[in-house]
Amino acid sequence: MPIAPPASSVALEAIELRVLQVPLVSPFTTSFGTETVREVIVVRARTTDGDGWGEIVTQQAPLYSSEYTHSAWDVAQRFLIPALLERRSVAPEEVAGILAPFVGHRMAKAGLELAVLDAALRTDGRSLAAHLGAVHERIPSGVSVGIQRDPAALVETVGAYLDEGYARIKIKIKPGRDVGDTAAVRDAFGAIPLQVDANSAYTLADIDVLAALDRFDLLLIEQPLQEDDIVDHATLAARLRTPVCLDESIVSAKAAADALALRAASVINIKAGRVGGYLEAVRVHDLCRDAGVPVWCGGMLETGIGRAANAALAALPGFTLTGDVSASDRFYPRDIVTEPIVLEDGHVRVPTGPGIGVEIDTAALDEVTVDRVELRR
Ligand code: NPQ
Ligand code: MG
Repeated sequence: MPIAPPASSVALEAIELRVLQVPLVSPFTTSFGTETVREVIVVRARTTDGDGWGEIVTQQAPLYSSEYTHSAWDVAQRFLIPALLERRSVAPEEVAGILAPFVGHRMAKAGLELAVLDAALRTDGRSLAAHLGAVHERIPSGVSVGIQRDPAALVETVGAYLDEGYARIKIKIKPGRDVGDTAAVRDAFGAIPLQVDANSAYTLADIDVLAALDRFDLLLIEQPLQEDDIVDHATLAARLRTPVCLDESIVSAKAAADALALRAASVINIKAGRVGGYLEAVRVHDLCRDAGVPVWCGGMLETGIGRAANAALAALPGFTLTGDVSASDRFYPRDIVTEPIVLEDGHVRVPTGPGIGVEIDTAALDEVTVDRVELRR
């Protein structure tokens, strides 16, 4: 694959952060809890050539990962943004290195890097998709379905998404809501492309119930065990017929290489926020592609900013499995961009405009902004 030319450097004047509270169309329940409002941080990088936008995909509480809204809010203002503003000019490819001395906080770093990338690529008149190495104009769209009241309600919800045209269904599971829920969906819809996500809710002591899922011919089981249980995932993977996919555990390209070396996973879910940015996400993609390991693009209930960037990432050639890049209206009655991602024939279009390729709906953005700060050079 041709190496993309580096993006221009930008002269940063200020970085603005906003905390948003965006209403969801319906509650979203996983093994770690229920959300009715998406609390998320939006980043605006103000440069001498114009603005760039990014999104920090933390949740209100540290349930999916150790990061949360106010950890990102604090570390960004206290350490990350000052380190960036200290520079006269910054190229997107330099952001990760500038922020590397600060341990962890990958989602915060990823949101800042995306804002700089967007500003630089808008200046260059180049799309994020082209910059990352996208090879598709549209991608098949999957949907992640939260845990419902009971299996009958799950069947009804899944049926509605299938009617909309989604190309693949993922259902959330947890102990006590696993084999029965999966059986209900298989019985109702037959051989649809189906996978499950446990969000770390099991231990090796649950191996029998996890093995009981083998009879459903699932595409994969995602993150059955805890984030740092790499060896236990390898033990489990050797005992299951269902492919094991890691999400929470894969916090970097190095973590991905280690997990593959240990045979802890045969599939990897790539999320830019979790690995510290879209450029690191491409490195995870590249190493999996070289290893012949299929990847797919995960989701963090992104607004139109992160959703557009995810569509670009998911158009790289190694994304051979359908990801969680669903239409904006799967989560939001009103998005904060003027042209939200829509479902067309089970696919979503990869934006082609400069940068992330979508424009901010400032009235919609202002309406959901609950806190705002700007740091200047
Ligand atoms: C996953 N996402 O793959 C995540 C986890 C997740 C689309 O299934 C609020 C904000 C609630 C982010 C719940 C999907 C969330 C969230 C779950 C992310 O594991
Ligand atoms: Mg997951």
